[in-house]
Amino acid sequence: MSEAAAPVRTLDALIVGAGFAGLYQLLRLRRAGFTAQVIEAGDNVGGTWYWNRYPGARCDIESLEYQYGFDEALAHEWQWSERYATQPEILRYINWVADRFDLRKDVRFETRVTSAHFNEATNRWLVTTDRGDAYSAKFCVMATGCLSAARVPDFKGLDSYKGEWYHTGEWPHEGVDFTGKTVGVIGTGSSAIQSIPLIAAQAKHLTVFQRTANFSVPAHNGPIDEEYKAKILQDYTAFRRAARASQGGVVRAPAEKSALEATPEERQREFEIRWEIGGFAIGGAFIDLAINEEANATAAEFVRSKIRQTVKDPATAELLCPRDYPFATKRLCVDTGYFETFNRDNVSLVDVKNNPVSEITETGLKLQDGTAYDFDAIVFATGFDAMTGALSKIDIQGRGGLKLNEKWEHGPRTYLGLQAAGFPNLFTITGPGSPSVLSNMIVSIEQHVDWITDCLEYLREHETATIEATTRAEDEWVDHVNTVASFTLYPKANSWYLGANVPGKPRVFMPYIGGVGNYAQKCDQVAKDGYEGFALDAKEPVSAR
Ligand code: FAD
Ligand code: N01
Repeated sequence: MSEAAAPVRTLDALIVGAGFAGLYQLLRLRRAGFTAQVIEAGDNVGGTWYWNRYPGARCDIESLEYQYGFDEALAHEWQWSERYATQPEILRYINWVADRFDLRKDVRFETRVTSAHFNEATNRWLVTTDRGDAYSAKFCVMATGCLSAARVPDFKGLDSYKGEWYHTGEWPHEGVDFTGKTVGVIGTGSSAIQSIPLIAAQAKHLTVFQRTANFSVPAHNGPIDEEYKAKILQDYTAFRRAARASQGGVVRAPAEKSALEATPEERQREFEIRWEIGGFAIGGAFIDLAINEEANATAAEFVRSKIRQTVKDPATAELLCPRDYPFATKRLCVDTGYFETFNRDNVSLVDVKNNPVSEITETGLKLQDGTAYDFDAIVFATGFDAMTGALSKIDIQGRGGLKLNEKWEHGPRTYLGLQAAGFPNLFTITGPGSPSVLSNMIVSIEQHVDWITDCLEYLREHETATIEATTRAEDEWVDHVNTVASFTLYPKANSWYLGANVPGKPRVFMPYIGGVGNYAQKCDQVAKDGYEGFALDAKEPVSAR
């Protein structure tokens, strides 16, 4: 539909995405008296938890922390049943929040934003959708998600495949019954590691195709610890304040000692304690695991020893042992019975590192050396075009028709992960250059939404037409993000943090690893200093009032 033909609706703010980020942004803007509309591709709220319905999907940040913190009453009223909530439970929660604040009435579902163009004459964004809607918005907030662009690798022959196939990130709502079926799973990231034990329990035979072995630690999931819950609910707001001041958006006592200062016995004891606690606890065992290779190697070897103890067949165990990159420099996986699954008679593991999947056939798939496999169903647990994927699918044009995709051709560039120079009044929630995927994302989402809302109120109060990151501030921030990443071992892994999972994607470390607390302080200081590093255009043009 041409821009002229579309019935243009005028708004203060257009928000793209109805996950945790978009919904909270809607609520904050509504409460602040702005007119706002959310556009969502799915037919309901939930984002990640709407799309990722594969068996075993659940959070790996504990439920009591992986929930909204902006309203203490929510934490008191909602009852999580498990330490790590399942996808259906998280989806119920976000629906409950949407009902409670009557959010759906301002969400247009089953609609995809296709373009967002900045008009310099009016200082407004013209946003269009695949349904032919058009919106003129002063502000545009991209709550499009960091892990929302599911990616099936470009395998030859997928169209010819006669069986069923699924991507974990776009799982059928009605579920899939693998009973009696031969199934192939491609990938061994978090989604695969969560789903493989459940698929194996149903399938006649499951073959797992592994390119890179992953570090995974036990969740030790179970019912909510009521005593712990009661303790943090005594002052949940303070608990969340502490999360926002922390490194990763979760409240943990920081490590105090170097792994290299500890004796081998002390190290072993500490790792064992944290292995028993489960989840990400092990990552915080010592202060230098993320920055010193020798220290890191002690944790890596500890996990490998656990894999060897668990997996009975020594050859399979060795294949499951990660060796190509430092411990936890790809997203650490948290599992329930993953390694144990390879002790089942109906499960086999195939190494595709040097003998990759070369094509999908009518009946299954083929490896480069010609080995063929037949499957009733194939599961692509192959991940996402992370952090930039959802944005890149929208034709975003800023000043002078500058295309975001062209600007980011060599990797994303932002100031604080909130804005890109050349794109006034356009914000990204948990965008590249912010802690986002390296944190408890709900904490980071709330911090961004609060900052953006405060900023919009400030602009309204000061009758300011536009806010735009300066190129200088952006350059300095990008340098800082890269410098901090280079002090760590993270760039040594071929991870999606670096875009390494998407052939041709520039290799740039996208999230900010300096810590949620430090980062939030920087954002607050920028605001206090009159939005330092942003150019504020003083007065509304008459045409835009
Ligand atoms: P999303 O939930 O991804 O929502 C974005 C929404 O935008 C989607 O609904 C999408 O349909 C919509 N959208 C995108 N583009 C368009 C468009 N052009 N037009 C219209 N709509 C559009 N994080 C943690 O901190 N802890 C966890 O335990 C955790 N577990 C995870 C488990 C899985 C399986 C996955 C995939 C991610 C997990 N994450 C976790 C990360 C998770 O993505 C975030 O925690 C959080 O849910 C992101 O919320 P969001 O609103 O920013 O984005
Ligand atoms: O995706 P991934 P994911 N041939 O990119 C493999 C969050 N999350 O959906 O490592 C063969 O991690 C690829 O191999 P390699 C979390 O942040 C959280 O699992 O690139 N294999 C890898 O093994 C997570 O990090 C949870 O060599 C191919 C796998 O596919 C993020 O979402 C649960 C291939 C993809 O792993 C993404 O996780 C789920 C090919 N051509 C997700 N292409 C929790 O537990 C790719 N692979 C909370």
